[in-house]
Amino acid sequence: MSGIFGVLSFFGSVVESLFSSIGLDGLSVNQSTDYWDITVPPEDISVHGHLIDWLFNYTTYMNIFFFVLVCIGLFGFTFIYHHKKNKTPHFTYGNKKAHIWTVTIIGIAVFIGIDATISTISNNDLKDVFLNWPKDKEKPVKIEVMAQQWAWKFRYAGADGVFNTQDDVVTTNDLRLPINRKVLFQITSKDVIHSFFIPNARRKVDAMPGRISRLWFELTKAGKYPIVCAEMCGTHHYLMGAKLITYTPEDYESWLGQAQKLAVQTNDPEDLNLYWGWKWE
Ligand SMILES: [Cu+2]
Repeated sequence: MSGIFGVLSFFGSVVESLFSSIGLDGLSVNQSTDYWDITVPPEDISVHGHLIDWLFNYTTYMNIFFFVLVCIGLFGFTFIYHHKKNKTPHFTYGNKKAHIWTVTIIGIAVFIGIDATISTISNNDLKDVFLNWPKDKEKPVKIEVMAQQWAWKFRYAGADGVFNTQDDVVTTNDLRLPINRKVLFQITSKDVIHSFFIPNARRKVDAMPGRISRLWFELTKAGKYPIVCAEMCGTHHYLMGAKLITYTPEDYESWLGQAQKLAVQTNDPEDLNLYWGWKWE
């Protein structure tokens, strides 16, 4: 390895050692030290992640296409009208019919092909999917999330189904979820603005003090995945990671049953730290 590849490989190993220092190594899909592997997106394990991927890819490829087109025009005309081949200068003001038509058609093509298309499709995705909140009759898993410098706390209502009571299951940097079932989060922050980001689910939302954000998704694959903070939130922002473990519905129920039992045995009702949650809104 030498030159630019050596430099890139160095940054790749720095990124990897950061991940291993926060215990996220082995959770990441890309475990190789090869720099180019980190350009591959993490495995999508959600029902609707492909909508985000489509938007991302379409925007990227369209940008590349028009960038190349503009470069061809720029360098092509520079070559064609080089002064050595065109001794007498020819002045044009771009006000001929052909010029105006060309500019108008390219402008409309960009507007309809990119701006209008991604606005319409992403707006429909928001309306039909991302802001189409699970109904109670669909029995979504409900989780409260508290972000703080520099950890994630998760709260499951205990057997009573009511949040912020003494039988709640409370975990730190450890989120367990079932697959094939909708999951609904209410998220806030204790101190500064953080961002709750699950790359494998392609979902992210800000966690803001004094305000509750919502997020829902449905996962499809059991395994271990990283959760990270995606908002620069202080000196240890890079350490603010948690792990997500996804189970089949049966495994999830047995884990939750055990966790609820353990919570009843170990939660100290006198400990005010237990009650950082809120009534589900
Ligand atoms: Cu943070």
